[in-house]
Amino acid sequence: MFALWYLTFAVDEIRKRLAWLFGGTKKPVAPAIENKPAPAVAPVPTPKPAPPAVVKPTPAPAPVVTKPEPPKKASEPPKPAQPAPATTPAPVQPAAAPVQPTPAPVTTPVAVKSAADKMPIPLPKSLTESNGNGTASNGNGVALDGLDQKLYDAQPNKLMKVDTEQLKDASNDFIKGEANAFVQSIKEAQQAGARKQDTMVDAAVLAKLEEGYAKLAASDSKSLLKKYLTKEVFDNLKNKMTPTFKSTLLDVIQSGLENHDSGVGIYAPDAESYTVFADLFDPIIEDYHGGFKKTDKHPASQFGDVATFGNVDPTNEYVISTRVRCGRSMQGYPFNPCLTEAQYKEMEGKVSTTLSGLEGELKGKFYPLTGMEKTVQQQLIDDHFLFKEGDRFLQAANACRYWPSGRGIYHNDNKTFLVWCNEEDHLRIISMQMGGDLGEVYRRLVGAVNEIEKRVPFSHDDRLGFLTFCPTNLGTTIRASVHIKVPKLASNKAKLEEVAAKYNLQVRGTRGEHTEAEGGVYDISNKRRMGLTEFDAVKEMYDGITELIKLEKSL
Ligand code: ADP
Ligand code: CIR
Repeated sequence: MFALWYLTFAVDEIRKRLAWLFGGTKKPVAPAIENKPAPAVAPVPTPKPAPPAVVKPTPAPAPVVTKPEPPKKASEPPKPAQPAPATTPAPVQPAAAPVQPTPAPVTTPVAVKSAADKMPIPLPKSLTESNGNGTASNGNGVALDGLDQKLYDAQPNKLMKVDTEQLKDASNDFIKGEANAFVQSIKEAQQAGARKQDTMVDAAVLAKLEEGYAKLAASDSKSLLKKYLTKEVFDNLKNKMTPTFKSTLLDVIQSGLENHDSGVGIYAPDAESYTVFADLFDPIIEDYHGGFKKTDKHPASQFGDVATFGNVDPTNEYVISTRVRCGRSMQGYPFNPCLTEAQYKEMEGKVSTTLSGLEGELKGKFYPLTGMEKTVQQQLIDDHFLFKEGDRFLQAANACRYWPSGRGIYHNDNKTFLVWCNEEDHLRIISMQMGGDLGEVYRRLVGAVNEIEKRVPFSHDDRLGFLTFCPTNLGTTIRASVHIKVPKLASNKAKLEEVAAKYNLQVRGTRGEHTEAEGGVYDISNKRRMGLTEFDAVKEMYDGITELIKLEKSL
């Protein structure tokens, strides 16, 4: 009987010690599951030193479920581009204070309530599933009642032989075991909590995602989105959100869901999306950029010797004009869908002021889209100098909000050097001219980029290169193109595309992407921009066009 008494005592002791361990509550005092404050900057590192803070894309302090400003969520209908009022001529922005080197975004840490506070911490099974009725236990969580109890009672000698020291050790081991189990349960709860923090996507967003995914899956879309958004990837990503701007999978894919004729179909609403939604971005990037793997690193910027390239069409028979552009994002600002109207205006002011300091052949004027006469705007578009308006792919991606606020174009007098402000990317830096003198066009572009980079810090990532809204533009962001007439080759469009693809070239229509050729004029450019240097991206176009012209001549 002593043994039975001791057993009861030991179990009681265990209970007390466990009760002490739990501190009278069902959840541990520590460590609680902390939802870390939103990082001060997007986790994508930039190699440039963080300059003094000026611009803050500061999300309002918010609980987990509250979205930070600016409201740009996928659940909101995209705001259609507003036509610019056809009134006053485009005024030139007054020069204001010189643009400060930008700003790694200094964000106020988001005060997020721990999800763990709302979560019951699961208790060890031995406490919840056995011995709940206050009877004695065998130490393995098996209650000693009924037949078991009788069997023990019938074998007093056996029980009397139990060494009390051993029993104490056993109880200590048991306590240790339970404590370990409890610690383990805390760890599991923390992991569950961490997972739960990912699952705060609105029900409305989830419903749209499910509906859009089903339609895309049933469609004959040729987009890279459809190719790589498998059910597994979809299910894995649909509850995720970027930490700072709370962008969801819907923000990433809605353009491709709405436009089944997309070639690609996704955009990064913010830089963090490239990491959070990497399961989708990585294979699309690899496919588009000719094998840039998720383990690859984009090489350091290298414009090379600008004197290398000559005229791609010295006899002036095929090439109508040549253009090289690159895209840049200003440090401290997110991409289009996350920008506020105030930020658009602020950026426009900075761009205009910065560019007003350019000299020589780069000297020009900034023309805001706001207030630009419709006829002037249309003429600039028709002459291939200005971006078009109402691009449905960008609109669906929520990239045209507050249009035309903050949008504009800078150009020199003869329109051989231009900068687009806040169309698809914060900046598009462009050099173009009639004819095929790629060397001259590239030399001007490189000079301009170097000048602008002295004044404005741009977002760059060690792995992805220069950061852009569309994954097709990452890396060098270089698109070197010619407007070219190759009537024999183009008599069979499929054949033209096949030959172009052989040289890593992309064929577009006369007015750019998603347009048709007019008068037999095609826009042919390097397709990939990642995993090679700027120089090599341009060389790819130079070599490829040289081959296409040879082929055209031979037909
Ligand atoms: P992006 O170059 O920014 O990727 P688009 O394909 O929309 O964008 O082209 C933008 C504009 O540039 C369009 O008006 C297009 O006609 C023009 N463009 C592209 N390449 C050339 C070129 N070699 N010569 C003249 N205009 C060009
Ligand atoms: C699309 O998916 O067709 C559009 N979102 C544009 C993608 C960019 N296209 C490209 O080939 N560079």
